[in-house]
Parts: sequence; structure tokens; C-alpha cells
Amino acid sequence: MHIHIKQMTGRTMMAIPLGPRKIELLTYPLTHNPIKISLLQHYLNTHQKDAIDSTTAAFEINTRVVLLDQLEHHSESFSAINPNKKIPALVDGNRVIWESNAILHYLAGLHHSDLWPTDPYLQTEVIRWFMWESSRWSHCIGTLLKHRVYFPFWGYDGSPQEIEKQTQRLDKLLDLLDETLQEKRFLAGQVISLADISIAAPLMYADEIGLNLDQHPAVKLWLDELTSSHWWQQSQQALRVFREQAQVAT
Ligand SMILES: N[C@@H](CCC(=O)N[C@@H](CS)C(=O)NCC(=O)O)C(=O)O
Repeated sequence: MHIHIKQMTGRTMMAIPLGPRKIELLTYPLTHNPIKISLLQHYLNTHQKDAIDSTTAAFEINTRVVLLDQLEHHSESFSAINPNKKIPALVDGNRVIWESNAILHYLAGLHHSDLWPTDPYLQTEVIRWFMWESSRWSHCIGTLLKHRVYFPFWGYDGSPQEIEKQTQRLDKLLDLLDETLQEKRFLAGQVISLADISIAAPLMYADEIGLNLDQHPAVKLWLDELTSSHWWQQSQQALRVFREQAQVAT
């Protein structure tokens, strides 16, 4: 937030920074859990700019990249923030939040976002998908991405056995998502919620891993709707830029 001092002419002479509360996001943009947060930030920027400006201009989120490839997440300073030694993590004054779905919830709350429904039943639906995401989905698709995308990006070979195993598991999980999405447009009802952001995030790599959704048409429809949105494409572009810059730096 800035105060602009204007002369009688109306010309802005100087700006005094009042120092908004600084929130720090510790992240590494390549991987799927940070991608959730990036998607949310781009969604909020596109959909709720007015709401942010009028209600929550009192904070700003600064991003600090924690280099996973250089094991920076094992450093003493990062372990003091997240003893699990995993990214993303968020520091808001003396509040420290880790677990990407918890961060989604916190940031959506700060922005009064409609991505967190008001109906208690729909809230429960989102929580249920968060739990499914953490216990089943993320482990499977995250391991697949590790071996298909992240390791090769860092110059290591992925394990073909692991790729095969997780590809088979993924098919079963996609069956479940497809059944749900045959009944409703989004995971927690007829409007988009944090559940969609959380579960769709790793699918930013769908083309790159050659994911075939012919047997899962409802998932395909849902994903097409998400990926064709402006905020998704902006987040994807940010990922592209990060990858290009990281490659130039090596
Ligand atoms: N359940 C955690 C998982 C976090 C996680 O596994 N993050 C990965 C990047 S996507 C990580 O930090 N990996 C580093 C490691 O496991 O050494 C969350 O949702 O935040």
C-alpha cells in the first residue's frame, strides 16, 4: 500500500511506502505442490482483483525459491520453517503454514475467495478431496512426475519400473475422478473450488507425460475447461519461464 502525495496540479510527486504485512512463500515452481499455489495466485489475480484491492491490500506475498535440486530444503534454516523438509511453506509473521492444501485454504481465506465454498456440505467435500489428494492422488501422480519430469530435468534417469507401476495406479484413480465428474461439472459441485486446483495441478504436465484421457472423457472435459482459462495459462507460462531460466543457469 502506498500513499501518493499530489500537488495542486494533481501530479503525483512521491510515494511513501507504508509497508504492507509481508507474507513469504517458500517454493520451488517446478513441482506439483507448488504449482497448486501458483494456480491459486493466478486465479485470484484474474478473478478477484477488486476484492483483493478493497479488502486485503494490507499484505503482499513475496516468493523465495528453495532449490530442491541443491537440497536447500534440507538446510537448517528451511528445516526450522518446515521440519518435514518439504516445500511449499508459507510464513506470515509468526504463523508458519506447511502442507500445500492448508496453504491453499489460508490464502483463499485471506482473499475471501469463492474457491472456498460457504455451504458446510461443500466445504466438507473440498476437505474430503484434499484428503484423497494427499493420501492417494499426490503420491501416485507425484511419483510418476518425479520419474518422468523432475529427475530428467535435473539430469537423472527416472525408473521405468516406477513409471509403469504408477501409470497403472493412475488409471484406477482417474476412473474414480471420471465417475465423479460425470455427475458434476467440478469436483465439489457445479462451481470451481480449491479441490479442483489441488487435484488438477499435477495435470499441468498431462501433455508432457503423454496422458491419454480417451477412457476418461469427463476428466478430459473438466481439464480442458481448466486449462483453457486465462489464469491456468498464465500459471503455465510462469512455469515455462522458470524452467527456461533454470536451464540457462545450469
Ligand atoms: N503433503 C505435502 C507434500 C510436499 C512435498 O512432497 N513437496 C515436494 C515437492 S512437490 C518436496 O518438497 N520434495 C522434496 C523431498 O521430498 O525431498 C504438501 O502437500 O505440501
